[in-house]
Amino acid sequence: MKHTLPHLPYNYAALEPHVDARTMMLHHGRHHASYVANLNEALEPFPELHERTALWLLLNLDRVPEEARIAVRNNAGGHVNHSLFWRAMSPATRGAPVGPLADTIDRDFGSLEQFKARFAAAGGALFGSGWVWLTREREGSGRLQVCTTTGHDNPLVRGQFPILVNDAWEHAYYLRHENRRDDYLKDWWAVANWQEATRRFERPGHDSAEARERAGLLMETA
Ligand code: MN3
Repeated sequence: MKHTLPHLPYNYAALEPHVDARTMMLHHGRHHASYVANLNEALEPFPELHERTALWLLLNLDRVPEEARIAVRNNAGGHVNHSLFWRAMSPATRGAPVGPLADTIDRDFGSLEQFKARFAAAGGALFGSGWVWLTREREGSGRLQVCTTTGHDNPLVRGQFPILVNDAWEHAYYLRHENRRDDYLKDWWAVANWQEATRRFERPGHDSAEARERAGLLMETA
């Protein structure tokens, strides 16, 4: 099994003017494509890993031979995170969550506006390249949290299920927003896909502890 670049669920210009077409083209067609190509290349010498999903590899890095581990971590992470990210945006977003997700955001952050401020502040404070996430605790109360990861790490590795994600690498915004990451993070709400976030939030079985199941769950949406 070769890993493949997923199709975008919309065209490159669909998120204009908030995310420009050229950024989308380079981001999907070059950056994400290179993570997929580099992942396939890193796995080439290890046939025992060829049937594994990218998420399984991330969750089981200790079973990846040491000489390939860093390349697999970076490129499987890049592949998984971008696959989630394309679906975290939509040209037809309704602008705000409704139902149980909206109620839980109010419960855990005070209000939608407070959540958005927390999310943007976390993304803005990230030093270097990384991601900002809305996650749900897999155990216990299912509390929502804002967190960041550096490089292409994914919070699922530490038991946090991703609900919504934004890419805070410079390649996600530099052509349109130059160095103004805070402006990009603010603009991004115009395309945040609350329908997808709701779907992920309401999905049954999100708190299963079994890694293979997690792999199936995440990559099905990827
Ligand atoms: Mn990116």
